[in-house]
Amino acid sequence: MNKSWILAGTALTTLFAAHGAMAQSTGTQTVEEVQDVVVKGQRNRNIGGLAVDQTVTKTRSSITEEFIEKQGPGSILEAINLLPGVNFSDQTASGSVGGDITLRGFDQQRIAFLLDGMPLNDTGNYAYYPTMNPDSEIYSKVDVNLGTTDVDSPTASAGGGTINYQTRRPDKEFGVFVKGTFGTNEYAREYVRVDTGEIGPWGTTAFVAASNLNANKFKGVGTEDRMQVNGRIYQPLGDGDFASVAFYYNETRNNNMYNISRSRLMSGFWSDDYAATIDPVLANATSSGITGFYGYRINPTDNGNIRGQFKKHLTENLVLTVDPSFQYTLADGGTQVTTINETTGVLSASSSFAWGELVGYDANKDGKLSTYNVFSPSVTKTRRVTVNSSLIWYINPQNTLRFAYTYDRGNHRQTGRYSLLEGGNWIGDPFSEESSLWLKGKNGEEIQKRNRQSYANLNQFAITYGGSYFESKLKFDLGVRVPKFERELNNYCYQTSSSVAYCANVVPVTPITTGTPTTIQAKKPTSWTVSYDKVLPNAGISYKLSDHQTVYASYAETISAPRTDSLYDRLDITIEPETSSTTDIGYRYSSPLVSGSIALWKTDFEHRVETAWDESIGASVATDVGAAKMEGINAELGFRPVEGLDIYTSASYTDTEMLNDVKFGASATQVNLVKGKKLGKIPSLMYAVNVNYETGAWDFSVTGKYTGKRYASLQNIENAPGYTVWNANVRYSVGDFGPMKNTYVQMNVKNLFNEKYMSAISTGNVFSDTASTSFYWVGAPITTLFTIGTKF
Ligand SMILES: [Ca+2]
Repeated sequence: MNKSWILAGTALTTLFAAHGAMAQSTGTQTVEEVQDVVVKGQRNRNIGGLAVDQTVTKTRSSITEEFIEKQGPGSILEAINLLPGVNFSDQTASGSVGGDITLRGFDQQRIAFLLDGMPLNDTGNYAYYPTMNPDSEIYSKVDVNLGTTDVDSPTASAGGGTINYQTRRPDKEFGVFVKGTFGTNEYAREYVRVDTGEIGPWGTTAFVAASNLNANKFKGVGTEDRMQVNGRIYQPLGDGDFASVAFYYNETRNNNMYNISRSRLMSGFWSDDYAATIDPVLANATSSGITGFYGYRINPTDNGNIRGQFKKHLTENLVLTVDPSFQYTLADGGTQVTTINETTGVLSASSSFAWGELVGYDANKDGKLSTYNVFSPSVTKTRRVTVNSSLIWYINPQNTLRFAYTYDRGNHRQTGRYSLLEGGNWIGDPFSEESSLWLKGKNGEEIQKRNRQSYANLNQFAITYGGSYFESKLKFDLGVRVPKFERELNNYCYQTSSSVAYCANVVPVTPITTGTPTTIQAKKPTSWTVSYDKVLPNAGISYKLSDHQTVYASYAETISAPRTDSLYDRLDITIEPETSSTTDIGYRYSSPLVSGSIALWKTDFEHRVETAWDESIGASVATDVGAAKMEGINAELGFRPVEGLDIYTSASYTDTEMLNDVKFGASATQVNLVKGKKLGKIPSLMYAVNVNYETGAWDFSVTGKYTGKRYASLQNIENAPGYTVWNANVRYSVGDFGPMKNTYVQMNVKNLFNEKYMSAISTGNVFSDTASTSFYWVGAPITTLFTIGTKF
């Protein structure tokens, strides 16, 4: 067998291995590249980094570095917000504080985020934190699989699609790239990247990149600070085989942005934010409202990872890929400062539970029994090991078989250790790890509001068969994945609701007296294990009608196991995992100057879990609220009418519908009438456009995105109105100065027309607009950033 045949065979067979929905793993990425090189002579053909040509038998949209690098510094999610089905709203213009994303009808916790195939969603509650994103400069490509989780996705969490980031390869030439950005709100960011070029006897390449960002919030008092280091070592092993190790470390220190009620916004209070000074009334300073002190509203993270990728031909027709990774995350969020009364031993104003360890005890040693504020963070520390591996057998040019195995174990430590404030006022250590500050009881006991140890274990097998017939015009793949997911749960505290616990050494008298209802039976400290598994089929087929036209259809089923916070309730919660099945039918047109696609899709979503009031137990608990139906249309089109001019546009229509009412008590009137209502946070309509024009040394681009109305709750009355945000970029290439090459200056203007809009929604009560107030983040006003970049 000669090499060109192998390449051609690999190209053809891996087309369906690839469209077997395995894009995030090493094997598929590399063979997709081989296929593109051989068949098309070009990698990821696209129009200005958008409208990327796709070969998979399912709905996917991508962006490449050509588009990413023209965006101003900010969240990578802002760049993919142009793609159909994607709805991202950032809390600030810098992308380093936080934001919210939905994909089709799914919210953030139901989308799988992957970095080089490594899962990024939290193992406990599936949350994804945009502040922890690697810097935008390190990506070569971002793929958005709109409807389906990939067949070998190392996740038991996603009901919806996947967003997969790919890290760039190091350059083959030595180079130092330096970039500085400054602008509105004292924004300042420095970025430097060193590529080693090919070194050593085997053509090894590597890069290291570091960035530092400081800015002020656009409203209120407070700052955004972030530093980050990224790198990758890449070793080619011949025949497209390679070994690679990438790493990432990030520290973020932010003051939270205040979100505002709709009524307050309608009265014109768009600048509401936390208080600049500490209110002498203790409860005011710790409030979540505008009297709350901004210094008590923080969201710090330290996180990092090491991720390996390995691909090796075992024989000419057998390829092994192994992607091992380790992740570390330390984060603190939630309500972080509360009040202690040393006389009564009560912590927090809303509780009447007396801690035996604290009653009548001078905990801060100031010589008197007093009332003061203490730091009470909810800290989560996660250590996670994942191995995603595949064995790909190219049986012949028509048939490929792939076996995939995924191991994922997350060690999820949730604590809530109280600390004294430094000088009585300031948060000393944002993770409450500084032992000299710990609040201790009479006998030296640590005082904690939460103390849990969880392990999330995933063992998953997947198998995919790919076929390619009629000169590769007809391609199909049939796959099945079998995740077995287990949660080992250890609660060391007395649990009184899903969110409140007493980690008291002095055993509390049960029933515990709390707020409403006045007495309940707390759940004693306990350990238990729950497990979930399901056989999930995944299938796709495509047919090439002509050189430029392809039709395809896909079907996939998913499961999302219950979240830890739902399970750590006072009551024994037994809930079914969420499941969904999604069908897509699509059409693609692809030529060098015009590329587009349109997809019709439908998702049946069952056992949707929401936190809901249950009258019979007098508490809000994780509740199966039944089925929802979602369907819609996604379309994108890129074209190049004349050389230098690239136009991209996308449109999305999403319809969601709850299929049943939800009872909350035994009586006929105790029912939430939500049947037929739309899901919250999901816009029905979105449109986006990007126009880029390059002429000589100049590069101009304008981007617009319309996001339709989104409801706050299933009551479907209160809403965040639709809005349109325009961004503009201008770049001028100065050229070379002595050792400085490719020097450029760039101006990015975000929110060009200063649109005032309600962005992400924090829903108060999922069933009702009036039972609890919903809050809205406010979009960042016009922001101008200047960048100078050069290469040595
Ligand atoms: Ca005292």
